Amino acid sequence: MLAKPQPQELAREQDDEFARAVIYGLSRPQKTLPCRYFYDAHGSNLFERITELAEYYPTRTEAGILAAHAREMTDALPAGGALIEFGSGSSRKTELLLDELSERAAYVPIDVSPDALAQARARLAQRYPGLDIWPIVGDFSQLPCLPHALKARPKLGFFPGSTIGNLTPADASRLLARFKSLLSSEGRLIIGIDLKKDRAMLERAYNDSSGVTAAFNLNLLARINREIEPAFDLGAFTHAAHYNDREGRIEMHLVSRNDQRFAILGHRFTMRAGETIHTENSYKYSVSQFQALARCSGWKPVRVWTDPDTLFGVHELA
Ligand code: SAH
Ligand code: AVI
Repeated sequence: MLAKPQPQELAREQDDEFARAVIYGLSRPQKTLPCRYFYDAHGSNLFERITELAEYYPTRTEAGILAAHAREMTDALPAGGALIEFGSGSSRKTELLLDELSERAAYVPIDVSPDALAQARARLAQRYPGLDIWPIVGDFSQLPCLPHALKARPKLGFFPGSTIGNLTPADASRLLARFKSLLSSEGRLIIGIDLKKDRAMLERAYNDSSGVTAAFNLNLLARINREIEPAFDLGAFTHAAHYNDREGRIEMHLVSRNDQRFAILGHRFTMRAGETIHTENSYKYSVSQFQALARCSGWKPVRVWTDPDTLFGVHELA
């Protein structure tokens, strides 16, 4: 028999968006957890360590493309404009654009991680003393509008890191359409997209030899233990990532090592040995596939820059 959640547990679940998302995801036939919850303070630090791994090519490759073309990417934004970044994290790559823009534009980093935003703001305030910074803590897919004071300014959107690849193509298209209305009709968007490539290289990037990606994946369970209740034995799960060729995406999973049971706010769950919790998708697009998605979402592809090995693409959309 299933235990009924107690009234105080039900109240907690209803108040708490994270608890609701966890219970909903774990109740599905293929258990899932939303990947935006990776990024608490621990998760954001682990992601920063991932970006420094030899196997994780996207960050350094995209940074190389930004360094080579920052001036062309920022040329269209006039003085008095604003650079609006979605999922800004540490804002390290942003410095490559701010080196061009900091004298003439405000910077609006948007992220679900308050810790990442606070650290980035402190560092940028030192590096660019005159820069007007407007951090926004929140889910970029739920943002109803930008602060009123920014409405009249010309805007350049920046969405690096291939973070849009963590959404299904249907959700990615909805998000691009939403960004179009946030940035208004004259706004442009510079967006980084990881390209389709050799399976072995992709799988190495998500199964690094130092185990940092595994720790990043397991942090989702650790976060549930910290913030909701101590439900999981982390030793009872392993990290797995593989390329799903049919869907064109890397999938990350947490695999149950044995048959097990756990409960969250009175909701009981069972897992068989080998059963998985699907924690992240990372879609890879060819240049033409991504341009087609952008067109369907109301954007016009203008230019695309890639690295010499065509591992990564940075698109300009108008
Ligand atoms: N832009 C950085 C960080 C990429 S990691 C880079 O290119 O290296 C993805 C970032 O997006 C994290 O900082 C995470 O906290 C943020 N993020 C993920 N989903 C989000 C959402 N729905 N709304 C706002 N931020 C989100
Ligand atoms: C943020 N995002 C685009 C990363 C990716 O590559 O999908 C997150 C990540 N997951 C595992 N490693 C990095």
